[in-house]
Amino acid sequence: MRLSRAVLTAAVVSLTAAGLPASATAAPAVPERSVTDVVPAPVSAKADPRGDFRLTPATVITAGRGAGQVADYLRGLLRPATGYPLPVVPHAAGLPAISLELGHDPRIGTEGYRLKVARDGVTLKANTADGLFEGVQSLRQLLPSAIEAKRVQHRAWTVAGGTILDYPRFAERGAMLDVARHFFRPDQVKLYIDQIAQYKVNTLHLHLADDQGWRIEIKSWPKLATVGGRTAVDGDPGGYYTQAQYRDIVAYAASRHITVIPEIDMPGHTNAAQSTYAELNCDGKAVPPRTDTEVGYSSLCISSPITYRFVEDVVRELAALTPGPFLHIGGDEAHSTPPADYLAFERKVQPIVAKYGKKVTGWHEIAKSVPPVSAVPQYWDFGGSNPDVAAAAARGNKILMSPANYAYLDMKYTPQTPLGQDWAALIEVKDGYGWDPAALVDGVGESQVAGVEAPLWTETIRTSDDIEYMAFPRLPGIAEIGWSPKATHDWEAYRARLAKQAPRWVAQGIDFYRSPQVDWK
Ligand code: TNX
Repeated sequence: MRLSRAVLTAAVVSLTAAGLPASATAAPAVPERSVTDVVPAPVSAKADPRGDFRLTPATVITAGRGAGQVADYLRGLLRPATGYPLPVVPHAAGLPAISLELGHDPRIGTEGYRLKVARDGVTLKANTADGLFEGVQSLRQLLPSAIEAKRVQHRAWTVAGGTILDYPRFAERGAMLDVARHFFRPDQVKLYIDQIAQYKVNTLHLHLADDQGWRIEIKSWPKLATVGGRTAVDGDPGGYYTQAQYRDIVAYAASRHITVIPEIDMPGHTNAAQSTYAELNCDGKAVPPRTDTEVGYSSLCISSPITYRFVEDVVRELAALTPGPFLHIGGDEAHSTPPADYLAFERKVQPIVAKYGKKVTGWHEIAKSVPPVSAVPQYWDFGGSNPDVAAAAARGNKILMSPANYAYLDMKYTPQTPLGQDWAALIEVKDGYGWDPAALVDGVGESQVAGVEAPLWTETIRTSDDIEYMAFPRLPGIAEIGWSPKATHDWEAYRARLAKQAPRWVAQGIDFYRSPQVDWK
């Protein structure tokens, strides 16, 4: 139970009156929430306890030009629990207001924002709608956690007073969901999108095809989805997204200012395609479908022209479904593709991605193929030395950091964790928070890091509850590593801020892991 400020103050007064030295008891009362509690930690935050702003049925949301979408989103966040009308209007006309405005502030870049909460109103300013959206995620954390309830709560709604100036350390803060090992319906993907957006994650990487299943409709190779999509790990039900469903997911993510990166893993991790279309095999014979969790046994037929017709058809259709700049072409663990073949494959496939107007991203093994400098290798190893990745960074490629021993959300927390794997590490909350993307790989420093990504492989993950249990509370830590200045990095301070997030997760129905490393209260 948390004591209110008034109760704490009264306690200090009475103890002092009883003759105890004030210094022994007068530690400043800890407010329930403050601008200094926000996760990810802002660049700078100054609390003003006299600046608390009270939401009332009269409060309006004002939206300047270009701010309407974020204003509507904010209204949608605040209405269920408050029950207040909170109309979005062009001018406050004397009413108490939360004001969203676009401007030109060189300090905050494209995703930063400035937030001021004062007694007479809240002002949120940014250079872009993305920045306003990230500012709204901070604003939301300044309200009581009951704001996350889905039904009206009869109570006071006070926004903690103060100012925040904030912008990200790295451009990309990502999450990856493997929908191939187990399939997740569009509504489950949307739920995860909403959960990750609140920690300023701006990229969702969808792993759409692997040995155990193909999950996206490709009209020129229709059986990929209808046949290759039937299977999943352990014989669990499969599934796939029609192109219309997939576009809807992408649009939903965009409404949460998240860009989707679709992945088709190749030349390995391709059993679902090769069991569906015989011509994708060198001997022209379809392989049997597989639902076990081995890796590294499949390979497309590198010498066959049909392989590249297939790749081009898939890339063309996927590019047309993708407003974002990147297509992910996998490239990991191609243990059944001889090294020379791997390079030959990459040299043919990467230009196909460019032909359809997209940039390449892929697992860090693609660094060996000397990809164009616009390509982003995604580092998944343990850190230390990797000459191919260092050489790519030296050539100008940015590197995305998702070290398996820190950022893999499918790793168990402890040996007792009922879900997940442990081949890379056991990752308790403190471990997942305990690394620096710019000090992980020799030769890859601050300016060569594109950002961070927290992948969730789903061999053992079947439900949204499973996703939540593995992602929370580690995903907010990875998001903070990607967003917050290095100077704010501090485990003790972080675990205290993280503890205060838990009532929000409870109100949102997030089934999180109550790590003993955090005092959840
Ligand atoms: C390795 S690391 C994989 C995935 C598995 C994962 C399980 C990497 C790029 N690939 O195929 O799902 O381990 O932890």
